[in-house]
Amino acid sequence: MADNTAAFKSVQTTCPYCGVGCGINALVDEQTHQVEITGNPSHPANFGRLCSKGSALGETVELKGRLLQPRVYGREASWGEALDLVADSLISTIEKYGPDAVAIYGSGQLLTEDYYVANKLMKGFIGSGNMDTNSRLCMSSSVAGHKRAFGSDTVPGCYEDFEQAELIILIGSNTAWCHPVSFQRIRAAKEANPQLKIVVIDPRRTVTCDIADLHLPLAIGSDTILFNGLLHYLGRKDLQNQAYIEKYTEGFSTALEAAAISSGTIEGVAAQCRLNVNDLQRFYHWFARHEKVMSLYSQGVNQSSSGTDKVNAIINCHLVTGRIGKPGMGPFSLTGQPNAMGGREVGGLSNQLAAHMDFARNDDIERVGRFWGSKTIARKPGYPAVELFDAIHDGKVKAVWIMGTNPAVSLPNADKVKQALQHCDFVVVSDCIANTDTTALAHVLLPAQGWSEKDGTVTNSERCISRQRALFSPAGGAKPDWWIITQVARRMGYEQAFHYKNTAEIFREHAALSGFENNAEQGLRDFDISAFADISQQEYDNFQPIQWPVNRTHPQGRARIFDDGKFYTATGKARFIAIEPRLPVNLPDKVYPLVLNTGRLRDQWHTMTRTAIAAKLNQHKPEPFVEVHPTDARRHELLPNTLATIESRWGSMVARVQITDSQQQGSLFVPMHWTGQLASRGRMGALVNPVVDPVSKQPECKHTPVRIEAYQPVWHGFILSRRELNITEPEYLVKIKGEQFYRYELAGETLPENWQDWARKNLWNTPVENSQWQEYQDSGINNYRAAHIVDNRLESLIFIGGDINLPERSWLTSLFAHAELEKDDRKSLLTGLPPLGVPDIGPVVCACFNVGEKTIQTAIREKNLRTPQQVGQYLKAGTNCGSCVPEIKALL
Ligand SMILES: Nc1nc2c(c(=O)[nH]1)N[C@H]1C(S)=C(S)[C@@H](COP(=O)(O)OP(=O)(O)OC[C@H]3O[C@@H](n4cnc5c(=O)[nH]c(N)nc54)[C@H](O)[C@@H]3O)O[C@H]1N2
Ligand SMILES: Nc1nc2c(c(=O)[nH]1)N[C@H]1C(S)=C(S)[C@@H](COP(=O)(O)OP(=O)(O)OC[C@H]3O[C@@H](n4cnc5c(=O)[nH]c(N)nc54)[C@H](O)[C@@H]3O)O[C@H]1N2
Ligand code: SF4
Ligand SMILES: [Mo]
Repeated sequence: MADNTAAFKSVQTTCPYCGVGCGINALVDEQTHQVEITGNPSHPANFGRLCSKGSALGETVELKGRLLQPRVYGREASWGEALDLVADSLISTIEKYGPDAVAIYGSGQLLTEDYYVANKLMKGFIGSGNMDTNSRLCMSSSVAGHKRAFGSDTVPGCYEDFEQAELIILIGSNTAWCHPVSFQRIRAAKEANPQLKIVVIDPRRTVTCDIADLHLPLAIGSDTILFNGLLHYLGRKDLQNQAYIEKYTEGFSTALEAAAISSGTIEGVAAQCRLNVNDLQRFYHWFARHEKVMSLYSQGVNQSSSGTDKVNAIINCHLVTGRIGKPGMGPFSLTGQPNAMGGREVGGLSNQLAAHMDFARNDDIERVGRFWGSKTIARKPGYPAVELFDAIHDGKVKAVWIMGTNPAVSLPNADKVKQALQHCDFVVVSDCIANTDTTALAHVLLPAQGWSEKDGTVTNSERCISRQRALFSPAGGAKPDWWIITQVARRMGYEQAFHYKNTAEIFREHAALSGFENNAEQGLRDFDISAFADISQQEYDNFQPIQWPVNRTHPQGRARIFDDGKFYTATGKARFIAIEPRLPVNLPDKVYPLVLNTGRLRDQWHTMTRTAIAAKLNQHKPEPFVEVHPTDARRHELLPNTLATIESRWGSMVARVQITDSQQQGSLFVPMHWTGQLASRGRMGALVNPVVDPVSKQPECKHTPVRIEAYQPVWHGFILSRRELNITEPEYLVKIKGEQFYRYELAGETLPENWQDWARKNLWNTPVENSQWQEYQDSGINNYRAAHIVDNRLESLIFIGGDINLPERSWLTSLFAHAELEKDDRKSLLTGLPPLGVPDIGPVVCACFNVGEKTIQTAIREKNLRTPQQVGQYLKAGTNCGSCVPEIKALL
């Protein structure tokens, strides 16, 4: 950064990744387009903490790879032309086929203001319910479960409850990696109060178990059995809260009866969930004994064909004990995306209308229509995500506008999704990144401003609304999403309803709608931020984080809801839901004997369009992999670090085998992140079964029957290169950006005629001065190694072999940091082994300070280190964001 401090600008904003919603202080240097990121110590979500992804945000603001100009049928176009084309195509499609032939597919990563206008355009004016969002894949089971139990989509508690709780249960949540700052807060709470008990319920032994007193590795999909069993257990007179049940709830006896039928004995429940009886008993006992219980849950619960039932099975246990709405207790859905909650507030799901009103009640439809001044308001729900893409595939929906999501990767049965978009008459994609698997399928590409340029609000897991503020002036021709949407709306003839000049205006209208005919005293709707209906521009600019509702009754916001026992159902009582457990829809069989589970890694965000820009974040797990239990590995003849093909009835992928007993026998785990842009055969969405929950329509992303077998290419190899290369031939190809180099992992089914020619063609096809090739070849055993050196600086390296026994990459990659090669390094280059005395750091554990596994292991051994704190003092590892502390502990 330049040293002229006067050029710096300090901006308070929020992290654009997970639903923890951390506050950030950004020190911005407009001139060099650089920014220094630190946690905002006064933000209530993180009090200054950030995780590895948040800390690396400064590395992701570069303009390389950005979509900066509209594109129409493959060529650059002006905004005028692109917007006219989108508006005209939508109008003509609607004229010909009706409003339900068009759709918007949005995202929990849009800001509330973007989301509000997109939803208003589709549901309010085009008059179709066809606005759905990737939150369908993420939070819709929680939404549906909340609505069934509470009559509203309400997260009752807040983060402060972590410190007050006596028992925290983490269900289907890898909190350590997916909500790292909340995880650290829970860890700190446990350190401050050793009495706090933590239970992790997850089929895998994840790093989250690092803080667990008890891990229940249940069979995938068996959560309803487990929690029905708990309800049955708590149904005993001395354990239930009789007064609470009678006064504030309904439906208890039927729910209890259903729980009793499905549960029987604890032994029976344990057998069905494949758990140890004593462990299960201990969990039930702890739940019964502790008053302050929090149940935090995420995608292991939501992404299931019984996701909504799982949510209600959990909530039932809080209702039977009356543990909701009070300090330190309650069910708590951890939201995934930064603005998943904001999207629910504006009504982004296709069964929602707006401001926590939906299509179920005519009154709501009339009310919203009145407020918007629209006569064409939609009157019925539109397609939910999976059905929407089926409808596109079947030609029922003929024009789709995708914003802020990458469905060609993230939807189940992703090959079919790709086909659907290929066949669709008109596909518009708004994204900030130029090349994604979805932008590749668009007819019109609209360049959206990215996180560092956008302005608006987001709501996090605990209902806290925060401002996101622009750091830089807009890049190239990129525009804010709200602007793009309103421009199209105006061109479609809805001039009056979309005349906004800025986000503050949209926010005011959104706030006003939340309070419209919503008498706070009567409490018609939980979501009410009417206190902001007249907020001035200046107040909006200075907006401080606050938890909704914010209205006349709660002018300072409200940390906990339902503390008064008042719910939003017709009777005002919370509802128990009778749960009949169901197994996942597609079960393993002879042909597909294993179950594929999918999920997240610590340092990547979804389809990697932004996190993979930061070299730092690519070091932790640089390649798609599949975790396999040792017994399954033996049975399917898989060796560590070899490649394997995983195949389902819907598609296939190739990934590197990692054998681990943290995985259950019979199931595999693959990360959800890799795309066609970065891995030729790593798109896991292609395999995932397109099965959905009947209530929430959320897909069952955690459970697909598959088979696995060794993938045996003729050759293996890797390339490290200072320049980005254009390699396309090898069947297996993974590309990852490092610090000053690109790494390509390769494997091929056919041999090139000559490795020498192949290497020159792919690594450096134009001759340069002072360029040297060092080469080693042994054709008999298919062994080729070469280094390309220019002016004594390493430009590229290629290592090819007949099997996976190639040198470690870590020392070789470190050579790219040097302006010149040392003599010894140069000599050792083609052995791939560091010269004597030069340490090999091994795979990176701490991304913030680039500390490798081997370095940590050596230090532990030689310095006799015993705690992560000691490792931190000695190596700095784990002392910045702390995301790697569980892995350091594992090494200890
Ligand atoms: N690093 C990182 N953090 C993220 C994201 C990211 O991409 N990267 N994405 C964000 C988003 S949008 C979301 S939605 C969240 C998701 O956050 P999480 O839900 O915590 O993440 P996942 O890895 O998808 O799944 C969590 C766990 O569910 C377990 N599981 C699978 N099946 C079952 C089951 O039947 N029962 C139970 N009890 N558990 C099961 C899996 O083994 C897995 O460990 O993360 C957010 N945070
Ligand atoms: N098998 C399996 N599938 C899953 C999951 C799983 O666990 N397993 N998880 C599901 C869940 S919970 C989620 S949330 C989804 C996530 O899946 P996606 O939403 O498809 O993934 P992202 O990579 O977050 O896509 C966001 C896109 O928006 C772009 N973008 C970023 N900021 C902006 C902006 O301000 N404006 C616009 N217009 N574009 C922007 C990014 O470049 C990127 O292309 O995946 C779901 N799919
Ligand atoms: S926990 Fe990490 S990814 Fe999530 S909001 Fe905070 S800094 Fe961002
Ligand atoms: Mo999500």
